[in-house]
Amino acid sequence: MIQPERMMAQKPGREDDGDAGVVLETKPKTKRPPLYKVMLINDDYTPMEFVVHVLERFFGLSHAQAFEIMLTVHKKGLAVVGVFSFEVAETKVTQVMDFARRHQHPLQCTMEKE
Ligand code: TYC
Repeated sequence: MIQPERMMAQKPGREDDGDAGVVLETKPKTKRPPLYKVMLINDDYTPMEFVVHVLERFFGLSHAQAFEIMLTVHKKGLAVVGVFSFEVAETKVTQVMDFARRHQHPLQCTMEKE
């Protein structure tokens, strides 16, 4: 005989298959960690050469690539500089923000989940 509390626990419209929540997962879980976009934001004061230097120094870009991204930020307001794991992205943001602050430039660098 079915106990009253068991009847109450049963969701309406679903038959009780009696498996009591047995997990039937077969695929191994291989979820990739989330990635984070690191972005530079434009401002009116940071010198272009300084931004190019930052991109070469902290993101390993060639001078040509760095110049191109700096110009994109300058024209569009912001650009994605790279995509990294959370920890690497956080480190890049901190490095850029510290470096800009030490040189008294208002350059802003942020990260966002992809
Ligand atoms: N707009 C700046 C200038 O004209 C250059 C600049 C580019 C500043 C990119 C910030 O993230 C930046 N000197």
